[in-house]
Amino acid sequence: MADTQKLDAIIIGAGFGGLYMLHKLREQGLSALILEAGNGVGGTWYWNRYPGARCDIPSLEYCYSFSPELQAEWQWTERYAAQPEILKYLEHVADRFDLHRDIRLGTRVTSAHWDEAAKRWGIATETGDHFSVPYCIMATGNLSVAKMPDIAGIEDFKGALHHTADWPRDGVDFAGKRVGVIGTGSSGIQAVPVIAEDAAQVVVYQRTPSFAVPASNRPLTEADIVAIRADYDRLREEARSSFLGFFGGPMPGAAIEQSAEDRERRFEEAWRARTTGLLQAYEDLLVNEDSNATAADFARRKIKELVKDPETARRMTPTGYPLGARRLCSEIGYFEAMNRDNVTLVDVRETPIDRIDADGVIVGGVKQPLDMLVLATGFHAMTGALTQIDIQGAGGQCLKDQWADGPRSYLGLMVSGFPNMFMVTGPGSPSVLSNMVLSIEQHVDWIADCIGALKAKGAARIDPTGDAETAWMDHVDAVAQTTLFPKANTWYQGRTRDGRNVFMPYVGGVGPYRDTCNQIAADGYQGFAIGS
Ligand code: NA7
Repeated sequence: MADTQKLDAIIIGAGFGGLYMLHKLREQGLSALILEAGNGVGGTWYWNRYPGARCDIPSLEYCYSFSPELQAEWQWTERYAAQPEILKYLEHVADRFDLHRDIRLGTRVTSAHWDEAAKRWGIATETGDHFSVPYCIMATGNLSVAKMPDIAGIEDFKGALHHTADWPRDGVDFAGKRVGVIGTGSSGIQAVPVIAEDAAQVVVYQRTPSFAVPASNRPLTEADIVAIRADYDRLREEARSSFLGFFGGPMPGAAIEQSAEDRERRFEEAWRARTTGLLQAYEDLLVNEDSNATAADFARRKIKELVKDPETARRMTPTGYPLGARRLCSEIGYFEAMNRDNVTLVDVRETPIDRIDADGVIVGGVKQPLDMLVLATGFHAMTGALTQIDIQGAGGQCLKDQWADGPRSYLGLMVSGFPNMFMVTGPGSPSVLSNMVLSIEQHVDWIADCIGALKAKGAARIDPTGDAETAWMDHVDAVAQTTLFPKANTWYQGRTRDGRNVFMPYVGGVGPYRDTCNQIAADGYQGFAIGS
């Protein structure tokens, strides 16, 4: 067995969260190492290289704020950055802060076991490395474990098969190919129009139609950048205390109380303004079903206008769930792509896929021959990256078992019974329903401060109490129930073994959430047991 390396902290994952965490701990004089499964830094932006992959938050907001120098020197070229540019940015961050010397790439963590006597985590990797550390930080991402669809015969397919979340680094040549795309969430909607430009034929297998708004992307001008930079500090501060962590919040007023003409005007402006614009057109759209229905109706009419074939438009029209309760997708030419001769939509809710065989997909007894399958089927969201590691806390309890009825945590930062294990944007925090980079910075700062406070006290162990965790989970659920989010069947929800939904992100607003976390720390880490 290889020697055990002793350090102050192991950070798992080299995405936005892990990179900043390493920088921060180093600043505090701690020895820390990132273990990263991928062969490069970037996390989700390393893996998700599918054609059309792009962020749906403006690039000047979806980037670090911790370093004014970094903020001043990096020039974003597009309003919504595409995957290659975000990856380049993260590679630049790793170079600029000299992070590479403490990052071990190609190293997948298999287990993390807490040793109560030593007050340390023992961490093992697939490559046979062993580490012993007092602090283990899970910067494993919310959407990092690709979900394979459970379709009979998929393993028999002899053509090329690519999941959007594990896209080949050398790219994929679609020229002359008949391509099936399964899944119409954000990834499928971004990929289809780009694939359709090169492929001979694209068949889109849609189970649930998504609402999608135009990305409103364009090159950033010098004037755009100067305007933001002149006001950056204020905008960042405002975002930190906002609801979702973006610059600018929702427009005031209740949609349902406006005249139809006023609503139409505001929706139209919002539709063109930015990706999240429509949802921000009125402040009550995510809490009032009637108001939401007016915005949903507007988005449905857009589909009718954009998709020429009425039958295809009907199939693509989302019904049965509120706008925004599933992730609102950001599209560039998706609806128009459906008007191309080489693109067809198959509604697999109406007629489910029978099975896949060696060279095609069979629906309703009819086989569509295909050369390639693109799986845009999403992720084991929010919990997958943690439950795939054998994590054992105090008394040998397994995280996977503890989360069998949905994830539980205190503040989305720690789990009771798993001392000194921190999660960056874990379930129970705003995470995926916020500007991720902003939420990541908040968590990393909080975790670093917490470790600093423990060291200052000479304490060896911090662990949330079961009562604090239960109270927090009840609060997370109670807040979710005041919104429309639980009214859709989405990856925001975990499931209990008896089939009940557990809403995972905290939707009480990133500003109030930050205040809560800060207050808890200021009050001596209320709800946590701190021991020697
Ligand atoms: P999503 O949003 O989870 O979308 C996955 C899509 O794949 C969705 O349309 C699913 O339909 C569909 N799906 C999954 N399994 C199947 C099977 N078996 N048959 C047919 N269709 C299936 O993942 P994305 O990668 O698009 O986006 C994830 C996030 O990444 C996104 O929100 C951004 O934050 C970035 P379903 O809805 O389950 O009926």
